[in-house]
Amino acid sequence: ACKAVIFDLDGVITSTDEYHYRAWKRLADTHGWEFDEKINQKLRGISRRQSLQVILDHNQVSVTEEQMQEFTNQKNIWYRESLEELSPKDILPGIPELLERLKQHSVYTAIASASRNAPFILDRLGLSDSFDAVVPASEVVQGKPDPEVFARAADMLGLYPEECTGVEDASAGITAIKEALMRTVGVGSAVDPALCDAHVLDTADLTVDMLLW
Ligand code: G16
Ligand code: MG
Repeated sequence: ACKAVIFDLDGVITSTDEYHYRAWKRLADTHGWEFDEKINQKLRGISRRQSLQVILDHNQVSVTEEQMQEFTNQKNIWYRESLEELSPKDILPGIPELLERLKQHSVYTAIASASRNAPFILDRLGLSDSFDAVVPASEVVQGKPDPEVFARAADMLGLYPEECTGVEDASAGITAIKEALMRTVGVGSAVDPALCDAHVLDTADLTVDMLLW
């Protein structure tokens, strides 16, 4: 039986897509790089460094390691500024009720996010104490689609992957959950429903029944 549900953060618990987009756009504009909503879609669920690499590759620009650090730091400063606007009303529809119901069923919950800002975001949402484990993104060696972050979440809970369900909005994340050998639940139009054990278009449609088995 399912003992834990492991959630992705951005796109599942809250949505900071627009904030990421604005910060990357500002960086791109500063350097005269092309960047639009379409390229932004490719950044869903992947790490900060990988995201910058996608933008650089698109513009056929190469940078030094030092510049890589500088650009990702600058983007993060701008992103963090907009996170100040975040509050509990930015929790996605149905999520508070779902977490409450999972607790009633004595199911553990965890966060498996690529974001190094995850603890700060959870704090802004008032959800710091709502999960049994939050994987430290800075300790994850291989980002999604590698299963590492989901495997680490199960490990932190002291469970086998086969006892967990993963919930994701990004196709890289769905691959990660599948390769971690967990039940795979997809959210939104960016993931292929055919690759998921269950799929909903909106977080409001997530039910305990589709998460547990
Ligand atoms: C989130 C976003 C990604 C972002 C990544 C890293 O992942 O979906 O777009 O690049 O975090 O964020 P940061 O720059 O804060 O470390 P997830 O896994 O929560 O969907
Ligand atoms: Mg996500």
